[in-house]
Amino acid sequence: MSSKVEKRAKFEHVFTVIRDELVDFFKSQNLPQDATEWFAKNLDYNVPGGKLNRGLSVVDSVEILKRRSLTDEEYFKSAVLGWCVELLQAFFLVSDDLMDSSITRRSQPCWYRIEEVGYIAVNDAFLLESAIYWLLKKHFRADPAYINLIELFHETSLQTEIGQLLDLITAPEDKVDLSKFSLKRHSLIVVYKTAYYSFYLPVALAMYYCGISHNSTGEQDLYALASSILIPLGEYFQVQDDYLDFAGTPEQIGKIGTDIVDNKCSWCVNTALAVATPEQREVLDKNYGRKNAEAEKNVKEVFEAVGVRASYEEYEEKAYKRIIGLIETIPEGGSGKDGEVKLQRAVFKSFLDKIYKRQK
Ligand code: GPP
Ligand code: MG
Ligand code: MG
Ligand code: MG
Repeated sequence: MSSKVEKRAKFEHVFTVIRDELVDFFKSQNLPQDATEWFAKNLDYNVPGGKLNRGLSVVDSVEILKRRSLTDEEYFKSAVLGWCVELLQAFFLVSDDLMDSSITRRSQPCWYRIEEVGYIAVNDAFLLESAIYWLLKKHFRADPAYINLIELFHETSLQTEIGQLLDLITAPEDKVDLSKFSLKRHSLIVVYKTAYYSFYLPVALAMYYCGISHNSTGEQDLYALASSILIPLGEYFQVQDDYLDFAGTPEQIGKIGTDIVDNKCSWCVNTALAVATPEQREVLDKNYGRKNAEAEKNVKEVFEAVGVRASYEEYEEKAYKRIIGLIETIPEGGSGKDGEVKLQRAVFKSFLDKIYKRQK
């Protein structure tokens, strides 16, 4: 098994291939040079610089499901699917940063904050999304999984957009009302806005690519089984994201946290609200969601005083054990029909290991 660094480098190499294919398409349309250069910069700036957990998980899952090392063609096609997930993520992040008025992302200014970009970022986000379907057509049109792959991207996008809607309307800019928040509302938001596209999507893509079919015979559907583990995993991941928004440094997480100022229904504020004294509650009511640094500092002081850090450590241990328990519901030899590709525990364990105790 190659090292993590080698794995990443091999995967990153495939980006240079699909990036050139997309840019060559612009050239083939005889588009003016400034448009082609803009698109290339959009791709280079927004797609490859992240942790790549989602994209790499497609490749890792295909390897685990097939129980052997991949041929060059299988590796390449799995990596293209992985980069399609990263393109979807780039499409969401470019848009999300505009909606959240964020400052930095992956240790560089958010794309919309580049002087000449501004609202053109909206169209650049659409182009990142369209690139997914262009690549799927180019590389999978003749593959039996083609329609399943397309439908999955469409359905996952819809779920994520529903999640973003829930996130935004629970955090109105001009009307702070903390009584609207709850951990139940939080869970609904994060399952839709994060868990489907970040966790279910990469594994389900690998499953479709490996030819795993849906079960209509009354036996357990393997996609439903995968989802029953991946959605809780995604919820745990977004709790980490919310916690790091408060507790992580910009150097560490590559972005400046905006949840407090943006009035977000985050895990931290819900955790604080559950145990705050009447005095602490008053500080939260008067300072949460306000656009000034002093108010943000006051909120952070309450988070420290009520012990959000310790609560998070406790949450993380419990979440980890719970998810391990869910993974262990899969039989040791894998779940699925004999003679067909089976769902392996390692698919989920490998994803969990990528995020457990993450600091960025
Ligand atoms: C994470 O929220 C969720 C997304 C990035 C999905 C956005 C969906 C769209 C349809 C645009 P977040 O705002 O907490 O992420 P971050 O902390 O990275 O800004
Ligand atoms: Mg955001
Ligand atoms: Mg957001
Ligand atoms: Mg966040």
